[in-house]
Amino acid sequence: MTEEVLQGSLRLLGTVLAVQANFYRVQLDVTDTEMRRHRDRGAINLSTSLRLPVTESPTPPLLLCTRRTRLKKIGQQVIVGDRVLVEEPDWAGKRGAIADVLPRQNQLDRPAIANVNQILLVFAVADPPLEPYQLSRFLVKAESTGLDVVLCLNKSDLITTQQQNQINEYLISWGYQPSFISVYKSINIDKLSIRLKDKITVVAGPSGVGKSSLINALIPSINLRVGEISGKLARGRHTTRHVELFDLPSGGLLADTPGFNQPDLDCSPEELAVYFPEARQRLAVARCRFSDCLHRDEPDCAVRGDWERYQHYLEFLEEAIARQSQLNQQADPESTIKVKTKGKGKQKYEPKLESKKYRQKSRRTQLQELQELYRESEE
Ligand SMILES: Nc1nc2c(ncn2[C@@H]2O[C@H](COP(=O)(O)OP(=O)(O)OP(=O)(O)O)[C@@H](O)[C@H]2O)c(=O)[nH]1
Ligand SMILES: [Mg+2]
Ligand SMILES: [Zn+2]
Repeated sequence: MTEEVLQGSLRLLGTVLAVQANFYRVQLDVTDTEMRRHRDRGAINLSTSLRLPVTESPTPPLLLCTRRTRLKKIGQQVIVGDRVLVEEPDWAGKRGAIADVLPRQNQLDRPAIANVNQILLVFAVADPPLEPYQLSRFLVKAESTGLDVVLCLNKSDLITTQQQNQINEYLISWGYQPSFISVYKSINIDKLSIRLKDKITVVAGPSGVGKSSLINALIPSINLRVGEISGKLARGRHTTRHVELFDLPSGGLLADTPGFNQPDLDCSPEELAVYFPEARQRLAVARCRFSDCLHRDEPDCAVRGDWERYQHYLEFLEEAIARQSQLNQQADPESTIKVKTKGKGKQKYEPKLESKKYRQKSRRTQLQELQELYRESEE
């Protein structure tokens, strides 16, 4: 059978690993071996499921693809993580054309990645020191995506078993079960790779905790930059500008993200509580008197209490309210929200605490689902 015959009839499914200018690096689901087998039969079995690429050795073929004009016309973007239909594969030139994008299961915005299964949140137990407030912020941010959160604490080589047990107990009270790892001493790296198998995982966490080191340990062939500041200083370099999915040797894909120390929380005041496992647990067994309770000083509140992170909740809530007021003000210039100027030129928004103000629904379907779940549990 000739290549032309093949090229005319083939439509293949793959995953976008990277976007480079107007080209998309697509990893096909089929392996070279499968391909040859199917080629001999004259067809490739096209599966339209959203399953991850089949990972047999040798590795699946990579094609550099363009986006069909039709997709450009309808404004269909293609982002990393997208499941795409590839037409006209040119095996020799390793080229192809993306003809369609399958519906996304979800989408993260910064960085833009589709169909993510979980977030691997990496912190260090020391160097930089583990700061509860910062960790809490990252956890809430990660929870607000609606994805599973895997919490890893790196550099466990720097503390004693006793210290480790203390941290562990502390975080269990927050509703998390951290994995203590050490890239240096190869502690629990194998266990972690089992949790990453056949999934799309995004690695997040502050600068300097060992995210790139960890990815290098999991995928020895990629050799990411380690020990460099990948934040502002390195803007424009590979590490910050590009989002890329890397192939895990035992199956699955992993994306590194540049470390940043204070993620913005962008959820609404009403949904904030469900991003705390402790609050979720409380709401599962009792309910607040008011369905729009913000769990501050409302009577008969099921969430307010003496749990460790309640203070964090209150702080994040203030932020969420301030942001919401700002958004409402932008949308409604006639708004009665006063803008007070506080020393050093900082603007402080004084929100009117009407629940209507917070009704603005999140655009992300996942969040809506979460909110609905939350409301259902209240009703
Ligand atoms: N003690 C110890 N140090 C580690 C370990 N893993 C990484 N490091 C060191 O921690 C420093 C930061 O590592 P990176 O992998 O660059 O950290 P990162 O999270 O990617 O940082 P950014 O790219 O800035 O976000 C480097 O000096 C590493 O050698 C570990 O398990 N134990
Ligand atoms: Mg890094
Ligand atoms: Zn309440």
